[in-house]
Amino acid sequence: MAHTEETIVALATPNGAGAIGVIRLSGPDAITIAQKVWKGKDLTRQASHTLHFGRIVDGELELDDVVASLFVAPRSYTRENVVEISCHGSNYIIESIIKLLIKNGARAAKAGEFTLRAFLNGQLDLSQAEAVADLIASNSKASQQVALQQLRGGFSNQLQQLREQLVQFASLIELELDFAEEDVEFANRDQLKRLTHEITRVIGNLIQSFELGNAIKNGVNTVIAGRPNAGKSTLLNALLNEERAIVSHIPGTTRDTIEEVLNIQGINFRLIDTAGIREATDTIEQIGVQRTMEKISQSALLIYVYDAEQITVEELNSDLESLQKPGVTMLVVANKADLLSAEQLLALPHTDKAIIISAKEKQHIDELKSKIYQAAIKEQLSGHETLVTNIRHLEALQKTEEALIRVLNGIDTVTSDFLSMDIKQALHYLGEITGAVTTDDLLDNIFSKFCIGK
Ligand SMILES: Nc1nc2c(ncn2[C@@H]2O[C@H](COP(=O)(O)OP(=O)(O)OP(=O)(O)O)[C@@H](O)[C@H]2O)c(=O)[nH]1
Ligand SMILES: [Mg+2]
Repeated sequence: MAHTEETIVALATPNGAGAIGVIRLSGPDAITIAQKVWKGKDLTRQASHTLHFGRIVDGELELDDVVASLFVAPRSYTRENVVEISCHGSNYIIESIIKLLIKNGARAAKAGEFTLRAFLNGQLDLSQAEAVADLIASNSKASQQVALQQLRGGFSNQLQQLREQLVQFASLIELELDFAEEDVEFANRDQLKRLTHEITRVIGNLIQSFELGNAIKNGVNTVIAGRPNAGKSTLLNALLNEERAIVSHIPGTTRDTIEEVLNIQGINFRLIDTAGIREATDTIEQIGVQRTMEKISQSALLIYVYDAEQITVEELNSDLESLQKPGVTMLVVANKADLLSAEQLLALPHTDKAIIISAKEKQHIDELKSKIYQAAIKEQLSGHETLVTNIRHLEALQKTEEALIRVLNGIDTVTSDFLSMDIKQALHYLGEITGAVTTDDLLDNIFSKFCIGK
């Protein structure tokens, strides 16, 4: 799939006019190709990690004054020769320079091809290469931190070590197959059991961390629901500090769902304001209520809002009971506190998941925000040093776990050849995460999602 004898070129900065554009060349001929279009010091004779001011020329035609950064193999991102040309950020100049470099022997890079080469040349393992894409796409402090941790090695180091130990056992058991007649045991079954338990535990933790990792990477779906007129849309507006949703005293104002992103302490929460839940008065409202119920079941967090002045204890209890869904954390928000007396306020339910606010008067909104963060993130964080954020990793981890459970079930009962098969499967899926096992399809799938120039 990779033709590392070829030198590739692409714009590394975004398309469009900017102060500068950076064109990246990588491959064995990167420096000699750059030299062919270069007026200035001889680039082929300069040290790695140096900057050079010069001119890009097409024969007699001068294209631009630029700075070339030189990285001599293997001390570069791709471990190949790399030249980065910083030119003026005009589309015309950038296109002309790239065309010129292609005319002189480079080829246009495909999406993710620089990072693919970094992987193929052993600079990064596969999960680290994927972290590069996540880092580029990160849009909050938390998602950036998780991607950075993965880029630094994160859990793939840990998995790699466990995998190596398992490889040892696999080869010992293979050896047993060669001596099948003699009925010998080279692989200590108790040790194998301990190791398999340990790997299963680590993998189980990683699998569990996905829910939170995914929330940090992609945002937490958070539904605001309750009876009509409870003040849900007013609350959405208060949280966003913006008049986003229509508010009125007429019950049934919100009919379709409204989604907006709110960042709390570096995490993106996708707030979803919904139609008030009641026996609908017409078809459109009925669809709206249905949609509310669907959104609740797809969410991680439910902010249940009620009108503290109007609702009866029976109504409140019946709402709480009917809206509680497995896997959905519920915060109970008593609204319109500004209309209540001190006595009435005291009578409201007080728990750590209950909070009293006035959406209209913007009272206790910050307190609600920190409860939202706490319920969705903080309470889940403990015990997970590393988080899985990638669905491909999750699937490979789940398949590894299944294979390991087969190993555990079989250790005392099945013959070496079956045991060996199950261990090999576990090794295979573990290897898919770090890239010890890859196929062209897998690599294509991963790197085609990158941007060109990365
Ligand atoms: N006094 C007081 N009024 C509020 C408060 N929050 C909302 N209201 C009023 O309650 C009425 C309903 O508010 P909305 O935000 O439209 O209620 P909703 O839950 O979105 O209602 P639907 O969309 O119809 O389901 C409006 O007249 C708001 O001004 C509050 O904290 N205090
Ligand atoms: Mg509304």
